[in-house]
Amino acid sequence: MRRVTLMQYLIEQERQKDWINADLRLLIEVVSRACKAISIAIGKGELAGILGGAGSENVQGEAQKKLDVISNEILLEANEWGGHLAAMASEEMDHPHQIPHRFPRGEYLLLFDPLDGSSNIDVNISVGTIFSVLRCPEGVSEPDERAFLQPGAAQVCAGYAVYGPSTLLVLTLGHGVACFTLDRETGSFILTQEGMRIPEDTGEFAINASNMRFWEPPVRRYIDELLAGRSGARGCDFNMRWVASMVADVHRILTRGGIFLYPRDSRDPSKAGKLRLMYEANPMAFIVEQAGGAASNGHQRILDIRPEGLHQRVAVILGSKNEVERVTGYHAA
Ligand code: AHM
Ligand code: MG
Repeated sequence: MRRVTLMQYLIEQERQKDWINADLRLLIEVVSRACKAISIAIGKGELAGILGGAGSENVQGEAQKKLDVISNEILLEANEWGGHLAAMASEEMDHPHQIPHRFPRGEYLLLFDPLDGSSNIDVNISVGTIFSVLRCPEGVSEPDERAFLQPGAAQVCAGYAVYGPSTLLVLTLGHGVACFTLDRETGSFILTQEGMRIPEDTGEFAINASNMRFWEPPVRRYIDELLAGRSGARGCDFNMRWVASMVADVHRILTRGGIFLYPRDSRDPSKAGKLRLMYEANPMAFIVEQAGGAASNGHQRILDIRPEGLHQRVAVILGSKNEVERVTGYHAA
């Protein structure tokens, strides 16, 4: 069987299909190398003394893990000198990171959640990296936060790495979704799946049910019906999974279908949800739609939301199309 590396795959996309240019290809290669470095650090775990808290907080007031900080540094350092980026933004930084003046600037903006699911690091459960690529608006030479505030539909590329039993990189350039597996011996990401498709129907759901008492009525109604199983309105039994790493939950859905919900709840009325729009919901929504699924905040397609802040939060309901449509239908009722 012909082994296609990520680099070969990208060069073919550039040559045959014109879907990317050399700068975007470089960007994806650099991000994939950074993900490989993060994967190696995670693999060392306690041996490298990288587990546990960093003793600091990020802009959202969340305690940072050492690996949150390390992963953020790896992505910044890898990406700042190549000349493909105009600026970067991260879950772990209050403001966009400007490209130092000694380096050339490119036309793209890169956003990332360097280590998603960080509550799972210390217990050896899958974590990941999520990233989104936008074009820097014309005429903007020093991109500030406003340059990043583009709807998810404007993304030119999105992807995630999942650091699990295997390290995987899942990527969309807006023409379907491909999955690459890291060959730890050669250090290359090898194409292992193209044209990933999420089944339209599913019997599996993912939600943190400990928040049930805070949910809004449409989500409560939906989950109550799933829990009632065969004896309820749906007339069949459903299975539940919750990894608490969005990358792992979304990857399962991309592989075998399912619906993932992190809805708005009443714990803190000032927050529209837990997950962040720009570097969690948007890239995942882009990937899920490219695989034939759907992604909504209950009222609106996630990719159509006009962002108001770099770190804004959003309710997320994504996965198998028919189930997502049912939940959005309950919001409209
Ligand atoms: P993080 O980016 O700080 O790790 O937070 C996001 C994570 C998601 O990966 C996951 O779906 C969710 O938080 C889990 O939250 P909870 O612990 O409330 O179930
Ligand atoms: Mg996250």
